[in-house]
This record gives sequence, C-alpha cells and structure tokens, in this order.
Amino acid sequence: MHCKISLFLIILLTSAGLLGCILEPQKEYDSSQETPSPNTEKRTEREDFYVETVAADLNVPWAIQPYEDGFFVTEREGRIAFIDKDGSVSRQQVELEEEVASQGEGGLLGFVLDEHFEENQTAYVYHTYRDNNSLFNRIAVIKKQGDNWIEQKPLLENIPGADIHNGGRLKLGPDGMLYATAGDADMENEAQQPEILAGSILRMELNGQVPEDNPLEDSYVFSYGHRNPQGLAWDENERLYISEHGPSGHDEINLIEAGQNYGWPVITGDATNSAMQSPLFHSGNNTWAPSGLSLHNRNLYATGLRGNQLMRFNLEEEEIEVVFSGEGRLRDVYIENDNMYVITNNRDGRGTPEEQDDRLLHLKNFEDHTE
Ligand SMILES: [Ca+2]
Repeated sequence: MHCKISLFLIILLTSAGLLGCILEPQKEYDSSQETPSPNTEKRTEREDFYVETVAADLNVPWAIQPYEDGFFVTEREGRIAFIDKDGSVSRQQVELEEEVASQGEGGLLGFVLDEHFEENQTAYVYHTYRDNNSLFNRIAVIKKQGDNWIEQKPLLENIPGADIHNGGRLKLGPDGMLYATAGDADMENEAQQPEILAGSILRMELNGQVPEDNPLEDSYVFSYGHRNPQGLAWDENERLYISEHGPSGHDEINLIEAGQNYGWPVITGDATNSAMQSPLFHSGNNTWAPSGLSLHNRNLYATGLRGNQLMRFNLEEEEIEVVFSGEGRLRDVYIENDNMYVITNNRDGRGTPEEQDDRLLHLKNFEDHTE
C-alpha cells in the first residue's frame, strides 16, 4: 500500500515537473555531460519497500554482466568486480595493451561475456585510453586467467573520445554480432558524418571484422547521428532500442534501423527531417540522462543519472513511468525474471555519495510494485 502511494506521488510530482518545465524558460544544462545531480533530498528509509543492497563500496560501477550466482561489474578506474548474490565482492585486475584513462566520463566502461565463456573464458571490453595527449576509446578481447583478465587482441581502436560523451555500452546482439555505443566525443558535427565512428552505434564480428551485411560498405557504423548513447536492448523480434543523452533535456529512446541517421545535432525532440529518424520517446525539457537499458515484457527500463530514477517505457501503450528513485544516480540495469538489479553511480564525480556508495541494488518482485 505504502509503496503504491509513494509511486503515485512520484508520478504526480514528475507530471508537475513536466508542466513546470513547459511553463518555465528552458534551463541551461546539458544532461549528456552527466551534470551534477541537483537533487539534495536525503534518501528515504524504505523498510516497507522492495529494495535490498546486495553489495556496497563499489567504485563507479559501469556495466552489469550476470554470471552463474553473481555478476561481473566493471569499475570505471579499470578493475572488474565479481559480486556474488550473497554480497561477497572480489576484484580482478585487467591487463590491457593500452592503459585505461579514467578521466571525466571515460574509463573501463562496457563489458560482455562471450557466449561460450564457460569454455573459452573470453569477454569483450570497451575502454577509454590516451594517445598523444588525445583521448580515444577501444574495444578489446580479454581472457580470464586465474584472478586476472589479460588482453588477447584489440578489435577496434581510435574511436573518438573526450572528457565527455564516450558512449561505452557493449552487448552481444541476437544475431551474434558485437554492438557498441560511441558518443560524439564533444564534436557534435562528427555525429552527422557516417564515415566517422563518433556518434554512432557500431556493429562488428567477434573477431573484429566488419560484417558483410553492415549497412554502410566496409564500415562498423550501424546507425549515426547520435549524441551520447549508453544503452542497448533488443526485443523478442530482435529489434534494437538504444538510450541516448540529449542537450538540455531531450534525452531519447530510439528504435534503431540499419544505416539510418538519428538526427544529432540537426534535430532534437519532436523536430523532424525527412532524411532523419525521430525518437520513439524523448524527455522534452525534462532530464533523464539515461544510461543502461533492459527490456522485459514489452517494457523498456532505463537507468537515469541526473534524473536519479529508473524509468519504464511501455512500448505498446507508449507510456512513460517512474519505477523507482531515491538512491541517486543509476548507471545500469539487469532484469532476471521478476528480479531487477541496478547499480548506483553517486561516486562518478557528478553525484552526492553517501557512506555505502556505490551499490548494487536488488529490486524484488519489481513488477508487483509498479502497477
Ligand atoms: Ca536523435
């Protein structure tokens, strides 16, 4: 009962916030720079609620990858934590051919296990690095050897990087290809140039080759015109959805079609252009600053950084709802049956960390609490 009232209030407050934004002049902030959270309210005690802390004292965790009875979680400064569902945490070093540049929004970001990890101990990572005083991102194959991970080979290097807008999500698609989100690296016009990797969704074979059926010839670029995409999820029909950070609000959820231009920086929000795709959902003048994305029962769930909340996007009804808030910045989400796992990001330099931050949270029976 309690939580239903809380949720109702949250929705009311959110609606009021939306109205407020329409009536007030647009605020000058840039959500995609993961701007500091202005939300100064203290976390509420919620014994009556459904949130449990699985693990605490994580160091800017970025990606959740389930494995057996726990999760591998990348930490942005360059390590991988294995978190057992019972809460024990062990940390693993990652030896890469280029040093992780944990600077601004960059660092050790995306991580995904190979489908045959059990046999080959192989995984893929996306990380920021420095070359001649410039920042770039790269994707590499790593192998678990004992308690450490050792790079086997690079798959793709020289993805433009910067202090902001590094993208960084990495996932295996239902087609067996590796997908990555590349930000515009603070060079917005490059997002409109399909031959440049910045501001794109990238697609590659697991050996680093360009797939023969990629939309642009001899290019990893699967779609372009993106600003700072950080979430990837597929539905049961293998359609790809992404989340991306907009400028001053106008955050987006997009349905991705091969070879299409998603408009940044030419169009945002409800603007249209016959040569470009408009988003399925956008935040208007509100800010979600969406990062991790997960799909469950025709609902997309997106974690919010500056938005400090987990959003639900109902793909059938085209409705948007706040599922959960009050724990600060949220970076990634993973759903397993009726269990949702979320990582906070209050230590990423833009939040207000509290004693146990950052944490892996478990939302039990989350669907019961969101009706
Ligand atoms: Ca767009």
